Amino acid sequence: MGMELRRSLLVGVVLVVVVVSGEAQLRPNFYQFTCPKVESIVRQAVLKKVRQTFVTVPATLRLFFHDCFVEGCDASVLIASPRGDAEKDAPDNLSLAGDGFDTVIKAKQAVEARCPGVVSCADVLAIAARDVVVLSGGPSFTVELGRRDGLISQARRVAGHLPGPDFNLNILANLFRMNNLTTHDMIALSGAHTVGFSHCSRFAKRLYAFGPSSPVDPSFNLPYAQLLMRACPRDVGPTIAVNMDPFTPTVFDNVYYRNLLKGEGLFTSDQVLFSNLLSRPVVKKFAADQSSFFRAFAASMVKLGRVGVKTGHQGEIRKDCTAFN
Ligand code: HEM
Ligand SMILES: *[C@@H]1O[C@H](CO)[C@@H](O)[C@H](O)[C@H]1NC(C)=O
Ligand SMILES: CC(=O)N[C@H]1CO[C@H](CO)[C@@H](O)[C@@H]1O
Repeated sequence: MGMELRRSLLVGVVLVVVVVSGEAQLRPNFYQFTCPKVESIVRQAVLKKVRQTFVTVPATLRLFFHDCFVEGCDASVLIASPRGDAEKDAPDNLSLAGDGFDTVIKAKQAVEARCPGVVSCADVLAIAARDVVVLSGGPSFTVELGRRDGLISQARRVAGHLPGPDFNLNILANLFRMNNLTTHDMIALSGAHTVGFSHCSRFAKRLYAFGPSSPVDPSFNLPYAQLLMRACPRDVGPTIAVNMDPFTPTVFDNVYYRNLLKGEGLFTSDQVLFSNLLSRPVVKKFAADQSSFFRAFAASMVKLGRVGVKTGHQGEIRKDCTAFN
């Protein structure tokens, strides 16, 4: 075989491999030719919404997490069912604040006006989740694109896929591992609790009914527990919520980890990251060095965005994020 022929065969093989595997893989410039401005269109819509209400930031970030952990990052969480049995209707969705849904729906409408039928709702949500982190002072990172929207959204498929605030380190680590995320990713992503709110019911047990010997969870710093008791008395209404980071609730920073060092984690699942000796060194590192937290968070968000994605010809590109085509 001549040198030239061999070389062109080799090039051909390489091309085929790239094309075939490229179909199943996300990449940053996926919309380069079909919707080159998609990121700036989404950013404008997110910015407008954040200026209206800060809740946009935590609501969108948490929406992305919940979407990815149930059926993968495929916008299944956005589907609205007339029968009230879609993913978003599951009891676990409590406080998936409406502003997160609204952000994605508006951003998608802006994108549809410029590039109809091209960009998935799953990708719009992934871009918006990065943008709210940046807009609140967190790290920027390149979002991989090319997700397709899922065709399944069922409330009964949520249970067991989302972490609970009372989980210990082992259970948390297992749940994240099921999603190809390490314990290190889990610790970094928990830093999202540096912004946003929690309803009193999610941690009331730690204040009033921890155990027979002590009603207050002893891993709480006492003044912090007292502050929470004032905000969340026993008979508090179901709509009352507190800031998860009491010091800088609207800034994406590493104060979440510094709070853990002082016994000021809101959930058991937060405080356990410090109490458990296996995860404590990472918490200490992030508390001492914000840029190492930012690097880790950015890298883990990219990994989170790969969970269970549909690509190529799977799924669909939804026209309206709340309904299958
Ligand atoms: C590690 C396990 C995790 C547990 C157990 C957990 C649990 C919770 C709970 C119980 C709430 C309060 C909901 C409420 O009652 O209002 C909450 C809020 C929140 N979570 Fe997590 N979460 C975890 C991981 C994550 C991750 C990985 C992210 C994103 C990357 C995230 C982002 C948020 C945000 C931003 C809020 C505030 C929502 C708002 O203000 O609307 N969480 N989380
Ligand atoms: C985890 O990674 C493996 C190997 O890349 C992949 O086959 C699997 O679908 C991934 N799981 C999830 C939930 O993304
Ligand atoms: C925002 C949202 O869709 N919330 C729903 C969460 O699930 C409950 C039922 O468990 C619904 O009543 C809420 O409307």
